[in-house]
Formats: sequence, C-alpha cells, structure tokens
Amino acid sequence: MFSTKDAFKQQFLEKYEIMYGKSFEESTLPELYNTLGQMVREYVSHAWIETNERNRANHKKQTYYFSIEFLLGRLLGSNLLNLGVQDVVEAGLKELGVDLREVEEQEVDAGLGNGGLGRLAACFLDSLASLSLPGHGVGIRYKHGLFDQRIIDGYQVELPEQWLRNGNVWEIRKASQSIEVKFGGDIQVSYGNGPLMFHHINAETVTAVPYDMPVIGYENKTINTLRLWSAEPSQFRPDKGDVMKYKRETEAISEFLYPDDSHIEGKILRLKQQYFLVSAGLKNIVRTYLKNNDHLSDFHNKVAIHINDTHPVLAIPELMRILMDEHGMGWEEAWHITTNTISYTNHTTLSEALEKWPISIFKPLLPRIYMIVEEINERYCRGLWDKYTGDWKRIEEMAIIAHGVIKMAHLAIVGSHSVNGVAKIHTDILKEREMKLFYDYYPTKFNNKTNGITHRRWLIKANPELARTISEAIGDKWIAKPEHLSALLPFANDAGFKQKAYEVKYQNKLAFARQIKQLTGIAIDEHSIFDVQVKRLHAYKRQLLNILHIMYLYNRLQEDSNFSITPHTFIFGAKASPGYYYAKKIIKLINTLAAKINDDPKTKDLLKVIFVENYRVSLAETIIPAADVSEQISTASKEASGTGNMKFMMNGAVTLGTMDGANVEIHEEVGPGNIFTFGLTAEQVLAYQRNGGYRAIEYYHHDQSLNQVINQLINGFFPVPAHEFETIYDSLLVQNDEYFVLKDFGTYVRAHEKVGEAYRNRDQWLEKSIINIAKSGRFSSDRTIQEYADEIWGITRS
Ligand code: 26V
Repeated sequence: MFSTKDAFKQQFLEKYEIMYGKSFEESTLPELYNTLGQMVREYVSHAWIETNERNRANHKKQTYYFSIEFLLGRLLGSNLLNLGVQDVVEAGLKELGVDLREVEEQEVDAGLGNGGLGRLAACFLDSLASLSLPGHGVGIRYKHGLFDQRIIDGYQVELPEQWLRNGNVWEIRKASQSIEVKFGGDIQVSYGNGPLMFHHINAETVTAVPYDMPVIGYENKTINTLRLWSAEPSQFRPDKGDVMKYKRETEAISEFLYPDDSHIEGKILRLKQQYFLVSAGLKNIVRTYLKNNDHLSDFHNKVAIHINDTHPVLAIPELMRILMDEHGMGWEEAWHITTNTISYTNHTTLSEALEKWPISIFKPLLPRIYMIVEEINERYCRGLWDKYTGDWKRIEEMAIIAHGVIKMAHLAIVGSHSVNGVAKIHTDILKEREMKLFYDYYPTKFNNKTNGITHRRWLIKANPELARTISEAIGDKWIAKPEHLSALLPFANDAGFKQKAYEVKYQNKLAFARQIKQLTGIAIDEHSIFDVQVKRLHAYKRQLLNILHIMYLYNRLQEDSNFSITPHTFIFGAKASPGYYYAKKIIKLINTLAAKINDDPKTKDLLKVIFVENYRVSLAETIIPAADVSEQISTASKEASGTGNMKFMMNGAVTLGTMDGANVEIHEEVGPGNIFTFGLTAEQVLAYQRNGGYRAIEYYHHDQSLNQVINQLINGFFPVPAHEFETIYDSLLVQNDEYFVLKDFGTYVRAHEKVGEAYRNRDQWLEKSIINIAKSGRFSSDRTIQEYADEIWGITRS
C-alpha cells in the first residue's frame, strides 16, 4: 500500500471512507491522523508476526527491558521514517492537499516518563529493533502520563495528562493473554514429603491486561514489541464485599505515572505499580517460554531480563517465587537461574533518589515476596560474614534489610549478574564511592555502558535538512553506521559546507522563533545566540546558576555603557515535581526575570529570556535543532550521564558544561577547543562534601557582582511579594549552597564570555559546530545497545 504514491493515495482514501463513513472532502486533521496511523499499524502486522515467528523458530535468546517509564513521544513520524515510506506518504498527501507535518502534529505525545530515564528506554527500543536484535519493552500503560504544565502568573500549574483521549492507534489490546496478579492475603505453608509448599490465600487479585505496541526497526523488517500492562478488575476475585471500592483501587494501579520527587517513599500505590509490572511481565515471559521449552533449567540461556533502575527490582524475588512455588524448583537452582537472568542499571548516585521501602508497608502488601527477600538477605549476609567475620559495621551497611527498610539497590546488586552505570565518571563514582563495598565484594559485576540516543529520531527526523546536508557531503552510510559521521570532520574547514550548515541552523532558528512568537507573543532575534537549558528542574542541574548569570548580564548592561554582549536568547524548559517546592520557586524566578527584562528598552535587543511551557519530547524535537549553545551545568558528580547533551551535540550545538556525566566523554571526543568547560571537578566536589571547607558566604562577600544578584532575590528588584524568593536566597546563604552555585559562578561567567567571543567569529563557530556533529556518532544508542547485547545480555541478530 506504500509502494507508490498513487497506490498510497488510493488506499488512504478507501481507508478513510471505511473508518469514517463520509467522503474525504469532509475530513478533519485528527481523522486523517487516525487513518494514516491505522494504515501503518496494519501494514506492519505481517512483519510483526514474522519477527515473532522467526524468534520462536530459531530459539533465539530474547531480552526483556523492564522499565516503569517509556517516554516515547510521537510515533507516526518515526514509524514512517523507519518503514522507509515517509517520502511516498508525504508526496501522496500533498497531492490530496494535506501537509504531513500537520497530520503528525495531531498526535499527542506518549509521555509515560519523567525525563532521561524514560527517554533512554524509548531510544533503546528503537536501537534494539533497528539492529534486528530480539529485545522487547515491558512497562505500564498509564492512563495519564506525566502531568501537563501550564504557567499561570509565572507559576507552574499541573493538569492531568490525557494522551489516550482520542484513542491510541498504535496499540492492540490482548485480553486473551491477561494475567492475574496477587496482593495482600496470607501465606500458608504445607509440609509434605518433599519440599515445603507455600500457598497464597485470601489474596486480592488484579487482572493485568497487555496492550502491545509495535517497535519498528529502521528499514529492516524487524518489528519488536513494547508490551504495556493495564490493571483491571478480576473475574476471579472471591466475594469480599465493596465491589466499587475494589474496582477503584484496582484501576488506580495503572492510572497515573508518579512524578519523581523525594516524597515518593512510603506511597503504597507506587509499590503496587512496581509489583504489578514485574509480576505480570514475568509470568507472561515464563508462560511463553514454557510453550516452546519443556523445563525451566535453561531459562537464563534463553531469556535476559534487564531492570531499568531499581523500580522493577522485585523481578528478582518474583522470578524466585515463580520458579520455586509454581514450578517446584529448589532454592539453589532457582537462585542460579534468577541471578543469571537479571541485569541492572543504576541511574543516579543521589542518596535521596535511592529507593527504600519500609517493611511495615512492604510485608502486608507482598507477604510471599517479603519472605523471599528475607531469605535472600539471610543467605547473602551469611556469605558476607564468612568473608568479613566480625566486621558488623560493614555487614550492616551492605545488608538488604536493615533498620526496618528494604534497600532496593542492594537487592538489585545481590540478585543480578551485572550492574552498570551510564557514563564513565558515573560508573567510577559507583565503584569507588557510592557502591564501593559492593564493588569490593563483587568486583566482576560492575561495568560501564555510556548512554546514547537514537540518531534516527534526534537527527534524521528532528533535523531533516541537516541530515540531507550531511548525506550530500559524505553519502548516507552514517545512517546505518552512525560512527561514520566522522567522515564529516574534513568538512569543518570546507567553506561551502560551512555555509550550508549555517543556513540549516538559521532556518531551524527561524522556525523555532516563529513557534515562540505564536505560543508566547514574544519576538526573538533569530540572529542572537540561542542558549538552551531544557531538562527536568532539579537543584543539582543548577538552572539557578544560569539565571544568576543572566541577572548579572542585565546588571552590567544597565550600569556600564561600555559593556556589551553578543545578543543572547536564553531558552528554558522544565517541569518541576508537583511536591518540589524549591524547584517551583525556580520556575517562578525564571518567569519573573523574563517579565522584567524582555521589554526593558535598554537591554531588549541584547537579552531575552524565554520559558517554554510543557517541555516534552515533541517540543525537544524543534528546540534542539535550533540551539547554538547547550547548557549542561550540573554540579560535577551529580548528573549520572545526561542524554540531552548528546542530542544537542548531534544537532551542532556547542556544549557549555561542567566535567560531569557524559560531558566528560563529549569533551574527550571533540577536544577542549570545541566545548566550553568550567567549574569544580567531581573530585573537588566530593572532597568538599567529605571534608567540609566550603563557605558560600565568602563568595557572596568577596564577589561584588554576585553579591548584587543575590541581594536582588529579596530586595524588591523583582515586583513580587517580599518573601517570594527567600527559599532560594536561603539555599545559597543559610544552607551553604549545597550545589556549589556560588563557587562555580566566576568560572561560569568567564566561560560565557568565551562563548560570546567565539560566536562572533562565525567561521570559527561553524567549525566547532561541525566537529561536534562529526564526533557525535559514538553517542548513538546503537553503539550503547550493541555493548549491552554483547557484554551483558548475550543476544545476537535475529
Ligand atoms: C529522582 C529523584 C527523586 C528524589 C529527588 C531527587 C531525584 C533526583 C533524580 C531522580 C532521577 C533518578 C533516575 C534518573 O532519572 N536518572 C537519570 O537517568 C538518565 C538516563 O540514564 C541520565 O542520563 C541522567 O543523568 C539521570 O539523572
């Protein structure tokens, strides 16, 4: 149906009439989107079945990527791209008077994730399929993704997200493959001749219904599966009274995605979500496995299960439970299979983000799972005792259960065969500091897998003109082998190519400026530097450092008529967790600053601040290609990797960043002349944290311009109530600036001066920009996934 433009047109019109029972002349854009989506879904069904059959027939080992988040964004455009039918569809629609872009914009982002962790899962699915690897996603079909953000009077206001409001053309409900998941109840032990038998009685049962979405490989006929589970009332529930309450509580399990905030601990519903995902996912995998295999002893050679952070860590005790209680396996064999099946990625070293569950919540909700975790802990601590006899302190620190809580990261390390960090520096910090005791005990489990991003969505789809320009210069081999982008290096000194790269960036900036004008009414100068910081709002990411610097520039421009800067547009986008008070104040501060300076006659041609509302994947796809400068300014040692940094680089933005996360590897690739770094190193930060010695107040007293901007937070400079920004002020001076904003301020200002200077020399700037693009191949998630496949999962192309 997509072989020629005319065939497409004919089928499209037919399909439209069948679906809507009216003529094309009366069509609306949402209907056209649905029609096209439905056609694509049907078109892939044959290859989808074939992929599954191929996998079954050749008994390939399969990977299942368990993640509580998949931040997919829109799918129509990337599906058309990967199927290789984008041009035919675009041309066909054009002849019908329809703009494909407008059709794509009808799609609501699938926003089932908070940020980096969820988007990484989505990039990984794209790479698995595009490398023809047998790897599938397992997640939750939340009715509502991450909240929608509105800015009202400068404040963030949250609204429930509604991605399913017009249906979802990409999913297929598979009610016949539903699974029962059990919560609560009691455990009855029976003593027969053989091993002990455990029976789960009086449990509350919930039905998990799978919805499958195709994951389409790039021009390779591979269609993998993302299986998302939805919670529904069970038909098998024993009569236990209040049915309405039961229905409500059941459906609540897959109703909302939790925003990441530090108050999540102790939320019983979150723990329910985690077990729901893991139990449904695993029972389903074991059921499928047993259709093709007689016994489970070889399970770990045919199945790899990856847990994306600790959220799905109950996969470890749940797999033990299935093997022992449902299939009569002994502990030792079940443990061998479980640990060899499961691998784990850590995504943060921030202690407040490490999951701990109080026993008081865990045990009543998951009584059998708790027994198994206790047994795992006991056997493991016995092993620790053998090695570290008498060293109580160490054993207490390494235990899975201690002081009334279960430490999920400890369970993940003990119950898996591989633990990886997401960038070199992050893995080193895990090994040498945060998880040092575990690294000493299990030296071979730890490894690094530096994150990546799919160049198909983030370059070919998001920036088609740049992709075309690259292919004109070096051919299109880089599409299948992104490391071949390095062939672009010689073009960093090619005047013709530079001119083209300049044009592409300029057009992208123009398009974004138009969008901003439409969304906010603010006119921005497309010749100014587009300096962008878009990411979740967290203190450690230091949006505050960026703001203080803008305030500093504003003050200088006001006070010193000899001072001048390269015109700058500072662009922010960020959601704050609803319960994260400080982060919300930062959003108010950005908006207050924008309101104050954007119309100031003295500075308005040099300085603009834009806050884009409701930052999400689809917005990132228009912002990133338009960026000149990529702000990656986290306190060193705090950002595990970052992945936005890679997207910007691939689109020709130059990084202004600390030596943190994958910025270190970007620096290594492009060399010091093509990135602007500043600030404390990770070692320095960690040393201050250990030994003390940092006094923020001294920087406030000794740096006159810093003193001024900090005072402006509370002295009436902003037209807001007196206490509006007091929390921010206090975080710097009363709480001694936990994230070293004041300490790094001076070097940040100087780094910005260098950026401005470099930008003024267009030729030099384009050289840096092109070198960044040429060196970005290493950060394709194809490279990352190939490493996971070879070194952790042991899977090969199907
Ligand atoms: C959660 C929380 C919750 C409590 C308050 C502080 C806090 C801070 C961070 C988080 C997120 C933890 C997991 C996460 O999303 N990590 C991100 O994973 C990305 C993919 O590996 C990586 O690029 C980011 O650097 C990392 O922050």
